Amino acid sequence: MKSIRRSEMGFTLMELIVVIGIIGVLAAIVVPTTSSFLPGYRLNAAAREMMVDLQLARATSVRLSVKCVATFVPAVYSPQGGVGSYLMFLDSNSNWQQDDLDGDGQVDTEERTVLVAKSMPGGVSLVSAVFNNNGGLATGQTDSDGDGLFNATHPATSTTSVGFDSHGLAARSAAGAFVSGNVVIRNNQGEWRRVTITPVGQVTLQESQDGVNWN
Ligand SMILES: [Ca+2]
Ligand SMILES: [Ca+2]
Ligand SMILES: [Ca+2]
Repeated sequence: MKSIRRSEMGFTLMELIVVIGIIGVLAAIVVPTTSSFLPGYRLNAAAREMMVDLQLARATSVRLSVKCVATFVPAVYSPQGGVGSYLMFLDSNSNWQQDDLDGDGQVDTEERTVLVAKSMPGGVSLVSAVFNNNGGLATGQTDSDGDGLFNATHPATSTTSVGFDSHGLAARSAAGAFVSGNVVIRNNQGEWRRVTITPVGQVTLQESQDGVNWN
């Protein structure tokens, strides 16, 4: 009688308890591993993506023989991340601004957005972008969504923008100096990455555990 009842139910209470216990143990192992792994993964992914985007901007400058600018909009660190962004556009008149030079109300083709505004992923913040002053205007408008119409007024970017010239070198300031510097991103586990653009247009990546010492 007992064995018949067991086969009808499929599991005995004891088997159920054992299975739930095993699930609990597995969850205790898997969950912390996943939650400590994800922020580092996202930080690395964001840093690599930024490097690829900057290298694409450099290649675009060479291919089209026109300056390409990357404008960064840093934000105050937030534990939940997703703050700070950057976008890229062509700068045919080399004034570090996205323009409507023919006054038809639309961003000119030779000033078009080549990378629509990209925000940091969850858990990652773009905390700073520091370049030597490019001499560009303090504020301006951008076509952050790339539809040809200005739609965003960005804050002062004369020290948060970098660019590349048609030779793939860092673009120069109004005063003729190569504009170089770096962008710093961090996650909510106290891990940092720094993407540096050198005067010759190289894009490099460094790591830090405290935002002070880099390697
Ligand atoms: Ca321009
Ligand atoms: Ca236009
Ligand atoms: Ca737009």
